[in-house]
Amino acid sequence: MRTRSSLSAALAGVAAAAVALGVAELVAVATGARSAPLVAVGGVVVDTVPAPVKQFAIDVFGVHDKQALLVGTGILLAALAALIGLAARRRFRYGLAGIAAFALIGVAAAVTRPGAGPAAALPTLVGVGVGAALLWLLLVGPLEIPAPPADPESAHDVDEFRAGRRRFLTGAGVAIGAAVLTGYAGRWLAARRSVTEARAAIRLPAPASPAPPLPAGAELSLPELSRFTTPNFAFYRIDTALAVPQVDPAQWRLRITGRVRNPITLTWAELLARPMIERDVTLACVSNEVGGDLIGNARWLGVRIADLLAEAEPLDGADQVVGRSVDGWTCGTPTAVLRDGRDALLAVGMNGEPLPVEHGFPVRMVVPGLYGYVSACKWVTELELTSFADFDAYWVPRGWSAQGPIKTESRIDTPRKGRLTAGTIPVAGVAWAQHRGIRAVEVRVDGGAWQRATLAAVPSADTWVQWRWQWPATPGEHTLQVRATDATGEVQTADEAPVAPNGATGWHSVKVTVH
Ligand SMILES: Nc1nc2c(c(=O)[nH]1)N[C@H]1C(S)=C(S)[C@@H](COP(=O)(O)O)O[C@H]1N2
Ligand SMILES: [Mo]
Repeated sequence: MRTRSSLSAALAGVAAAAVALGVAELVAVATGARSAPLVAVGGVVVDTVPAPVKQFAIDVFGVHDKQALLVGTGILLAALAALIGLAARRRFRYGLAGIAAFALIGVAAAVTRPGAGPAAALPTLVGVGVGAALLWLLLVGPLEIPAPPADPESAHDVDEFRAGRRRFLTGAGVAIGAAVLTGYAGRWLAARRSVTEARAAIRLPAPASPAPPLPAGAELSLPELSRFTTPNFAFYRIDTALAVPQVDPAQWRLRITGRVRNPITLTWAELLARPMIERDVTLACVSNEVGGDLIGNARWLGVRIADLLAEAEPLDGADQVVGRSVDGWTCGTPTAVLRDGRDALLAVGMNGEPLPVEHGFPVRMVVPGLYGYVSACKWVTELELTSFADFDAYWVPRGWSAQGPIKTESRIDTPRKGRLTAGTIPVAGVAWAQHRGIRAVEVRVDGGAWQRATLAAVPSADTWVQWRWQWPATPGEHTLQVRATDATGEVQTADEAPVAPNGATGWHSVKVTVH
């Protein structure tokens, strides 16, 4: 009987926690998804984990690192909730103390998230209140786990015990079911309040300076080769946001602040009224391993950042432009890079559509030639002119370089593996050195002589380039390697560097077996 009642107490704890989280999700419909305790605490974890742990999460879970964090936190919470149930079974106030500790953590996380007000405490407080009440109902109140029958021989005592147990289990089951429903209802309501509709209603202006049409032969059209233009649904996503920020264009403002002669504030309508340019630019993540897929190429539509800066008139010494997102994330871009004539954009369109919400809707930065973490601020609402000496952007105190120019790299897309038949096999992939451009790509087999690959055409130096080489393959095990030379004549280094602090280097190698 003792184990059974311990199990019941653990179950009561889990039910109470589930109800607390479900109710909190519902309240967070009003106060914002990022004030829900799971998302808020997860956000603090994301912001505080050391760089190697973050890289580990990206390596293991890839672009699903966030779901992994939420699931892991859920499991941990369930275990702690079971312990709270057990403690509460001994003395209810022990349970209350455990719940209070949870409430404290949830509230502290929620109210300290960037941009959060005191209302961010509400989801946790209301959720924990309801959860504590349920715990009382299940452990002390009318649904209490019954004591074992006083006289096990008495049919009446046994029946009463069974009825009590049924009451308890039904109560706990209904509570968990209700918690799940409440949680989903919260998510559903939040989705209805999302910016999806606002996004669907947007008509993007035609660019004053359209992208040049893709040159003939930009697309080599090999089955396993990355397409020149990455479709939006397939574009990699990397950010620290556990709940995708929902920014209503009607409320959106861009403020250009800090060390400028003329601070500027722009509304969405004012931004759209400005002349737009459209360009193909390849975006790459500094966390991309050699041979990795955290890179994509899109056609961006937007306003030139250089034009806005010219109007704001940066003051002397303002060598850094800090892009700041609604969720508090920041990146630091050299002012000189933004003004050196390259097509650095405040982008509103991606491949002919408004930005997808997870790619920064309504407005993000795109800067050719720099890794995303120092340049590609999504959901951007502020450009602050400052200096590198005065401000460290988000990833800098976490061990990444303040400067993040993209390194010359190349990747073999095909063949990767599978059964290959001796004969002529197309070897193909992509190479990139954004804003410098790629002059040559070479391939070698088993450490032999480098062979020149054929390069596809590109619209500019700001995109990756597809390459291909015809391999006269003989049976056996072979290692294929690729290296690129950028347009300045610099050959991609063989030195292997990890992604931290400023981007991986080395040659991509692929081992294949030919039959
Ligand atoms: N607000 C915000 N913007 C951000 C980030 C972020 O965490 N938050 N991550 C940056 C990084 S590291 C990269 S590589 C690019 C990725 O952009 P994508 O998700 O559209 O591919 O966004 C950048 N912009
Ligand atoms: Mo990144």
